[in-house]
Amino acid sequence: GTGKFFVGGNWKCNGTTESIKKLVGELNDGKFEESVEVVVAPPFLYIGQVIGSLTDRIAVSAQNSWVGKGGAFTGEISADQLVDAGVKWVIQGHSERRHVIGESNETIGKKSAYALSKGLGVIACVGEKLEERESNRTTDVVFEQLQAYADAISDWSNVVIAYEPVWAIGTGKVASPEQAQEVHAAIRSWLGDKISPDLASATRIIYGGSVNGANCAELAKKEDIDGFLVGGASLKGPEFVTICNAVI
Ligand code: G2H
Repeated sequence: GTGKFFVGGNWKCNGTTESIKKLVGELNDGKFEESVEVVVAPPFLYIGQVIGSLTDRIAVSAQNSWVGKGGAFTGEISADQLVDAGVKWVIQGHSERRHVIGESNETIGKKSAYALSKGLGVIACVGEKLEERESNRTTDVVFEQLQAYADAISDWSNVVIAYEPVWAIGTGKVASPEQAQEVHAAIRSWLGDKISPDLASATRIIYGGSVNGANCAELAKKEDIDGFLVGGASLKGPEFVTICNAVI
């Protein structure tokens, strides 16, 4: 993509007031290359703490948002509330929400469209499971997930696509740079065919799944890898800074 290299830290359901204070301190001390856009996604509960203490160099993302306007939806957080709190991005369609919580393609599309309509950027996740890859259905699954976003979204300018093969998430089993590049290129050509060639070249397609300080440089060299969505390694400040600076 022609946009800035984009690195998101997805903290998932981790952290305490104390550990987040330490992590924010490490990020505030980090020296980031100018050409990288950096975002962190704390658990909802700590978003206020993070926004109140984190450098403006790093934007804050949520990990999820409700499908529409707020109201009588116990336990949910609306995109309107995220915007009010100073949040700039939201992750949608993460595999843990798809496969552990059970969100459908359709719900994920609706959530993304509503968040975009409120001015949030969306980190739109896609990715195949191991058995899908092994039965040669990787692009079928990924394209179906992309189509569900496309059915709901009309303006893609605030969307970053995260390719996260489920078999590589939290497993320590990173996709090889070639495996990731192959799917990133397929996603880019899908965007060109289904949306527009301009959008295909502009959109950032980032990779997620066991990215760490040791493997980020090789992945970042690949033509269609425009950044990362980092889970486990984003909980360690200095390592996360290294990953952000893998931009070339
Ligand atoms: C994939 C990734 C972050 P991890 O879920 O979204 O997590 O880097 O721990 O595999």
